[in-house]
Parts: sequence; C-alpha cells; structure tokens
Amino acid sequence: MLHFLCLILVGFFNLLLAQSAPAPIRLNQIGFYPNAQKIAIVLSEKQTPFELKDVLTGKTVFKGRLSEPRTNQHSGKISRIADFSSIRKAGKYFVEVQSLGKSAPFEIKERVYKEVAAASLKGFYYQRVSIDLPEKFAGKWARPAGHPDNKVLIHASAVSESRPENAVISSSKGWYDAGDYNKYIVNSGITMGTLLSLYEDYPSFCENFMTNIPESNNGVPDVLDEALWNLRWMLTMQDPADGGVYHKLTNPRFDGMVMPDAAKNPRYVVQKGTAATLDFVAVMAQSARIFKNFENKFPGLSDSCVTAAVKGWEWAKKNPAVLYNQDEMNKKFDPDVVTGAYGDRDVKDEWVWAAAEMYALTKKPDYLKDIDFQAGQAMPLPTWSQVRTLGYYTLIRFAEEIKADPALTKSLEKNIISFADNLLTDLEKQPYHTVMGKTAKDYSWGSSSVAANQGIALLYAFKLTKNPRYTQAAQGNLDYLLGRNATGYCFLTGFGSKRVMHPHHRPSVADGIADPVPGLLSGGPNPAQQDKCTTYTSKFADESFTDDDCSYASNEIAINWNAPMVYLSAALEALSEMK
Ligand code: 9MR
Repeated sequence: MLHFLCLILVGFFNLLLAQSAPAPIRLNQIGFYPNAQKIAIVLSEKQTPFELKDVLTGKTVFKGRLSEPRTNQHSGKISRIADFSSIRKAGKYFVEVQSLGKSAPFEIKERVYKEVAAASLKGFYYQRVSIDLPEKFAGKWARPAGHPDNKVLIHASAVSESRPENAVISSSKGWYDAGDYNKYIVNSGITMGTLLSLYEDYPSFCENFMTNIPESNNGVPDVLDEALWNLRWMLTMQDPADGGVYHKLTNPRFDGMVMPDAAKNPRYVVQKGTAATLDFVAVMAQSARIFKNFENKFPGLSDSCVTAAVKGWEWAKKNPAVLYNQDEMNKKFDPDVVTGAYGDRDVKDEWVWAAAEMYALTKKPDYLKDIDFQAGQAMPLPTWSQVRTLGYYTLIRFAEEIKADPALTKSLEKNIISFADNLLTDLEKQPYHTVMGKTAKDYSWGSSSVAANQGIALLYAFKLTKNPRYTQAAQGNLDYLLGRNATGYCFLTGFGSKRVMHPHHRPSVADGIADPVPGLLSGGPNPAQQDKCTTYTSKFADESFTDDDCSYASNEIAINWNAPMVYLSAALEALSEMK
C-alpha cells in the first residue's frame, strides 16, 4: 500500500514538474531539413555562449552566442535565439547552454517531417465512425466500431414532409469531430476543404503519401481515400426532398468518457441551415472535380457529388440566411441539444466559398453573380466560421483553367500576399521568432490551427511569388507546433520529447493505454480557459495550456485542427522534394 502511495506521489510530482517547469531551451523536437533555418529559443537573461552537440559522440559540432534579448509581449519574459542554421550535416543533435542544460534531441535530415505528416493524416483514420479499427492498421489502439449511425432520428427541428419527427434515417461513417463523438457538417466543411486542397495543390506528392489504411494500395491516394470516408457520410446529411443539409448529427448531450462502442445514446440529425448547406455545396463541388479523375474506381461518385452540390445550392438560394441558433432551437423543440453548436452568425463567407467551388467546377460565371468577394479588404484566416479564403485559394488555383476575371484573380493574389506580408512584419522582434503569437488574438480556442493555417497562407504566398521568406516563416510555424513555443510542448500526439499525453479525447482517456492515440493535434494555448481546469500553471496567453484531459479548451483535438497540420507538414515535404 505504502509503495502504491509513493508511486502515486511520484507520478503526481512528475506531472507537476512536467507542467510547471518547461525546460528553458525550446525548439522543434523533430528536426530540420539540412538547408533550413535552424534555431532554438533560450530563456536567458544573459547573452551566453551555446553549443550544438552530436547525440552519438557527445562532441561539440558548433559553438555560437545567443542573440540580443527579445521581450515577450504576453509574459514579459526575456528570450534569445540560438542560431545553428550553418550546420547541414545529417545527424542527431542537441543544444546545450552552460548553466541552463540541454534541449530535446532532434534530427537534421531530408524528409524530416515525413512521419509527422503521415501520422497527422492517419489521425483521421483513428477518428473514423462506424468501422472496426483492426490491429493491422491501428496497432495497439485497435478498437471495435462505434456508432453504426444506421438508425438516426429526425429531430423535431429538422422535420420535412417525407421525414416526420423521429423518422429513422441511416447516416453512418464520417469522422468523430474531436474529443467528442458527434458529427458536425460545418466543421467537416473546412476540414474536407483543407485536405482536398492539399491534394489539388500537391497531387504528385499525394500519390506516394501513404498512411497504412485499409484502402492503401487501391490506386487512389490515401488522402482521398480518407476524405471519402467522410464524404460518404456528408452525402447522407442532405434531405433528398429539398436539398437542404442538416447542421449536425449528434446526441442530445455529450457522451461520457467512454470508448466509442460503449456510447449508445440515441442520435439525431438537427435543423437544416445555410452555413451547413453552403459548406456542403463547396465540399461536393470540390469532390466532384477531384473524383471525376477516379471514375473507374468510384463509378458515378463524381456525378452524385455534382447533383448534391446543385441541389444544395438551390436550397441555399431559397434559404439564404437560415442561421443555426442552438438556444433558440431548444426553446422550440425537444429534446434539447447541448453539444457543440458551431453556430455561425454570418454566412457571407460561406457564399463566397461555395460560389467559388461551383464556378471552378462548372466554369459558369453565373455562380459569382451577387457574390461580394471583398477583395479590397484584409483577408481573414480560415476557421470553421470563416471560410472566405478557401474560396480565394480555389479561384487562384484554377484561374487559368476557368478563365477567371484577371482583375479579380489579381486582387485576390494581392490580398494573399499582403496577408502574408502583414504576418511577417516585426518577425525579428518576436520572442519565439514565429509569426504565430504576434497578438494575443492568435491564442483562441484551437490556437494550434491558427498557427497551421497561417503556415498554409504563407505557402500560398510562396507559390505566388517564389520568395523563400514565406516558406521559412511557414516552417517557423511548424517549428512552433513541434515545440518552439512558450509551453515547450510538441502539440502533435505521439511526437516529441515533451509530448502531449492527456488530450481531451474520449478514446485516449478510456482505452486504458498510456499513450494517447497518435497523430492528433492538441488545441494549444487558450487564455480564456473556459474549461475551468485547475491544472493550468499560467494565465499568459502563450502559456495558457494544460496537458490534462479536463482541458477541452486547451487540450482537445479536432479534425479542423488536424487538417491544416496535415497540409502544412505535407506541403513542406512536397516543396522540399521539388528542390
Ligand atoms: O473549435 C470550436 C471553438 O471555436 C468554439 O469556441 C468552441 C465553443 O463553442 O467549440 C469548438 O468546437 C468544439 C465543438 O463545439 C464540439 N466538438 C469539439 C470542438 C473542439 O473543442
């Protein structure tokens, strides 16, 4: 008993230590390409020397001096840069600063993010609904299927003539949204758009981007096979009677922290809405375009997507602003639904995205009629509630093919470049030398996706200009996600020396396996701390993170955060292969 108590105490103190005293030397814990910028951030008042040492031999391979100090705008802490970019020889290294200790070990090599990229795409496989995950593909995280979703009820808010309240429909497959087990069309929208865009932007890289899923080797890139699992579900979310799309498929309340197959609460599809329908239209249009080239593998799929997109578009034209307001809905209908709302208050951007995708699919400029591109205004970073920029990316990608209006294309291109330039302003003053975190606003719920989406925007700016400072800054945000940040954590589960071990993710909590399901991106710092967990150790915006499964506000995982992680890491790999 005493022994047991001691173990618990040791475990508790380890947790405290791990949480409260991040080592003062922070860097990307995976590593760097040989020709990349390579820096570590050292929290040091003094401008001391630092050394780069080879892990195998212990020998010093580089000696340098820390930079001038930078003051952190969030915490006031002093940091300095250790720059060892000149070391290009492949190997395993660590940084050492006398009196401060050693950094995590890391590698310098080609293809250094191959595993990170593949694991983050594989993360989607682990989120699959309605299918067993056998050991062959899921390793020690093998589990039985959860949520067959073949008997889903029509919620009172969603009735139509042919589908009265409590009518039963089948709506299986898809991905679990996040740490919870519900499926939300709005969040599926941006997630699918991001993954499908990776394919459209880097098709030849995706040919060999393998993740060991059941469909690997079927002649279709894994990223498309994975997306197809969710596309099949999305198609079932359209009311065939009128083309409107249900906002979500959900339990009335969140499940407990149990495995998927133990969660057996009744599930409903709820209220059709304009945001869900337009996001659906955009995804269907993009899918129709992509799967046209795989007609022999999936006969008729592309046409089904076209039909679904057109029907959805027509519904939205008749219902241009049906917003999802969960509180209002609960006043009118039973049972009350209290799961994630994804209640967007403004659908102008969904119109832009859907119109752009429909135009790129059909080449009919009519789709752009009455659509305000706001090309002269600052471009917003993509989030689940703000998808305007996804439309910009698509129009630019296909500008030539669809003979888009050159003036519009030019202004969208300019917009992306000036967004990227704004990100780069004052980079030299940033305490972690990242564009991520310049303002406290970056640390919103799911801040890791802010970093990843900024990285993607920078890569689009690179594509347009070929200026390498954009790729370098995109790389900097990947460095942020993999450890060069104020928490010292590598935010991708299964990776890094200081790794996330307790994400708010039901399977990871309930499976009895010490390691969390791998390849999932933790939400990251969020000073609002809406979860009121008691284990946060800091209120500073960039440190407000706790590796505790109570923390749905800073340490949940979600598909719309994983997708840009896949894009950023895979695109950097793709670009490095092209060199
Ligand atoms: O990512 C969403 C964030 O922007 C919102 O502020 C938050 C509260 O509404 O919800 C987040 O999304 C969650 C969703 O509602 C339910 N599944 C888990 C999602 C990630 O935490």
